[in-house]
Formats: sequence, C-alpha cells, structure tokens
Amino acid sequence: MRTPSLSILCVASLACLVNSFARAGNPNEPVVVGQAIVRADSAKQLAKTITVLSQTFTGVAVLDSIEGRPIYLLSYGLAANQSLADVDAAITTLRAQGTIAWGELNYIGQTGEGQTDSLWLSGVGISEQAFESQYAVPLLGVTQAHERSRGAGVIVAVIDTGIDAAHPALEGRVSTKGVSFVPQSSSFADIGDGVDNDNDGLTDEQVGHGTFVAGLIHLVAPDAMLLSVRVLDSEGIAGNFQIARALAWSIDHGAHIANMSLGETYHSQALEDIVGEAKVKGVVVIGAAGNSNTNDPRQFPACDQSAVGVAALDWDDIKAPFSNFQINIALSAPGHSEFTKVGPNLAHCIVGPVPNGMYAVWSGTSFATAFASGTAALVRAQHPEWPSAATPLEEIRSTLTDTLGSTGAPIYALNPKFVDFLGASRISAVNAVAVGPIAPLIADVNADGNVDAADLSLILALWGTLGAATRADIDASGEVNAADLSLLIAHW
Ligand SMILES: [Ca+2]
Ligand SMILES: [Ca+2]
Ligand SMILES: [Ca+2]
Ligand SMILES: [Ca+2]
Repeated sequence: MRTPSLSILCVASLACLVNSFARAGNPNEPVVVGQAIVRADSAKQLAKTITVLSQTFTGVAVLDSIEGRPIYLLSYGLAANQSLADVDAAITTLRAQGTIAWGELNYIGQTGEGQTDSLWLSGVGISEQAFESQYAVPLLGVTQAHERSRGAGVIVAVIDTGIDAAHPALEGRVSTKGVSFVPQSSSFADIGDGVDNDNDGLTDEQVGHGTFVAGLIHLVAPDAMLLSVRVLDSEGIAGNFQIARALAWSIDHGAHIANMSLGETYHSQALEDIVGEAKVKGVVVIGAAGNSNTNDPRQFPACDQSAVGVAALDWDDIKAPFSNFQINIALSAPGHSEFTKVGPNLAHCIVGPVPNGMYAVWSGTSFATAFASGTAALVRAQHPEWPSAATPLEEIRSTLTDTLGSTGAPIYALNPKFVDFLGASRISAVNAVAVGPIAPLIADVNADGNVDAADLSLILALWGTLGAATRADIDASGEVNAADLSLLIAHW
C-alpha cells in the first residue's frame, strides 16, 4: 500500500510499460506477448486454428474463453527468428481462409491516469466534507436532482481496479456479487500486490482508482448499486481479452450501466464485439476519452459507436488541458483539479474516496466518466419500465445519451477551438432528470411510488431466486433473500 503523500501528483513519464510492437497505425501499442484472441464460431474451427498455428509456433493452446461467446484466448511461443508480425500474418491467413471470424494480438488497455503516471493526492484537509461539497456537485445540480431520482434499482458495473466496499463513503451500496478477473486474485477489493508489475518504478500506482470512480458515481446516484468488476491490476493495466470478458460478465450479471474509466488506442475487435452486444442488450457502456490532449489516436471503448465517450472539463466548463477531444465523444463532464504552489485548491478539485477510509484529489477523464455514469443512472432509474414499446432494449443507450446531451450546458462558446469535439454538452444532472417522471425509491420493488405490502409480497414470491436480475434483489447480491427484506423494512 502506498503511503499517502502531498508531494506526488504527476511523475514524469517513465519507462515503457510492457513490450511494445509496432503495427500499422499503432506504433508502440503495448501487447501481452504470448497471447492472441480469436473468434472461432465452431469447435471444428477452433481445432483447425490450433492445428494451423501449431505448424508455425510452439505452445499453442486455448488459455481461456469468454463465457457464452466463441471468443478464445490462445497462447503461442516465438522462436528466436520470429516476431509478433509473424503472429499477425498467421491470423490474417486464418481469417482469409474463413477459419476464424477475426483474430488479434492481446493488446493492453489501462486507466488514462496510469498512461500519464498521474497519481491521486491525499492529505490534510481532503475530507468527507470536501468530497460531498466538491465543485461538481453544484455544477451538475446533484442535490436538486435527488428530488426526482437517486438511482434506485439501477446496477452500475465499475470495470476497474476493484472497489473498497468498506469505505464509509460508499454506504453499503457495493454489491457482494462483484468479481475479479485479475490473475492470481479472487478478491474484487481495490488492493495492491506490493509488486511493480509493469516495471515503471511505481508500485501499485493505480490502487484506489476503482474506489475513487465508484465514489463519484455514488455521490451522484446514491441509491444505485455498484458492481465491482475488477479487471485492471494494481498498476491499472489489463489485456483486451480480460477487459472484453469483464464487460461480458457485467452484461450477464444485470448491469444497466458499465463504467469503463479505461482505454486503449488499439481498436480491439473483441472489445468492439462485446460493446456492440451491450448496446443490443440495453447496457450503456460509458468510456473515458483519455488523457493525452489529442484527437488522434482515438481511445476505445470511448470512441466505439456503440459506447458513450466522455471528455473532461474544468470548474468553468473549459476543456481540461489533458483531455482528449474527438468527434466520436458524446458528452463532457467535470474532471479537472487545480493545483497551486501550496497544494490543491479544493474549491476547484475532484475529490473521491480511496482505500482505508481516506479521501484524495485527482484529475482525469476517468472521473468525468464517473460523473456521466452517475447521471445516466439517475435517468435510467426513472424508467423501470424499460425496455418498452417506445424504448426497446437497443435504443436505451441512444435515448439516455440524447437525454444527457440535450439537457446539458452548452460549452462551445467557451471552447471555440474544440467545436464538436467535446460531445453535445456538459452534463447537468438536475436538467437530465427534469425530463422523466419521479423515480421509484429504493425498495419500491414494483415501482408504484410506495414501499409497502405489495413490495413485500413480491420479495416473498421471489424468495431464493438466484442469478436473474430482478428489482426484488434490492441489494443486487444475485439472490432474493433476508438482506433484501431488511432493506425493504428499513425503507418501509
Ligand atoms: Ca508500476
Ligand atoms: Ca502491483
Ligand atoms: Ca411499491
Ligand atoms: Ca439480495
């Protein structure tokens, strides 16, 4: 665990993260050497793929798959005279022959903050009070928004470094159903391993990222349940295969919104497939634009046509200096913090929880993304009837995005150099929830405006139900049980 420090915020860019491989249009993309991803639509095609690759490479085997999808992680070994270009060539041949639908190297995604070695800053004065009163709260109209929605009944998957569920800021809104896709760790908590896994001189430098993001979502949507889908390691890094798998898991476990405060400049087919599936199934994927102050290369999933990309602004709705800006970005939200010679100016800071009950300040498009996810959760909670005839599953994403975009504050007069590159507007929670009806309260299982015997009947009728997403599973634990009954009684 890193010692909190007032002295570190940005460390100069250090050594390259992992082995790099130059690929057309994507120089210096980091990749997990020894792993490739393929989509093989039948067992016969998969077997043929293994056979063909084994003629060229050593150690070819299926390492893993994405549950319920024909997407496989393969291993391979390279001889001294072979390179990753040879793997790419073999994949291209398999695809041309129709043996696989597609294939790719296992490129790496990470937090925008990890890409630029931006670390959170904790210390004296960064308190719960600073968290609750941060500038984003009045800017977005969060307090007034809660008069119409608090996000009840909505599940937000936080696909990140894990969540410290015991942090007081999260008030029991972290589901016990979380998961970890980080190798050698089954805990979905936001913890380090004491190892500088990416050899950049910083140990566990992105621990706290998921907790910080979760805290901001919860600040905006306090009655939404958070699902910790831990996929980024303690340095904030994961292969594409695991990132796509984490999103697939979120879809399968009832998430309405998937917060992806991470990105990569390689346009992964694996991730594109699952983001497309999310859209069709009504799960809204919200991704960070990235922190490289560029419009090229774009980051994914933020710039995927089936996702919702978010850029970062400051306290005056001016583009944050680091924020990427792209035509594919849908929305903007606050994500910048001001630092002076004597420390952070808390009146102009993004403040969030970090493990061990602490609070910290941070800057990044990851945090703009979290505010957008929280606001999306407020609006989603106003529509327990979705999918409906008017809003079918595949239109939930566009309906939500249009609502957030059309109700936000205009930003282009303030950002004339970035017209059309920061999304439709800066989101406004209070204006977004003004459009729809008042949302049901937590524990209003049948969403009729009251918490009463009718809701109790539903819980009893569904008692013991496992897995399937139902509003009777109030705490999103994956089971309708005594914990849900306790919540019902508490909110009667
Ligand atoms: Ca490191
Ligand atoms: Ca580590
Ligand atoms: Ca009710
Ligand atoms: Ca439950």
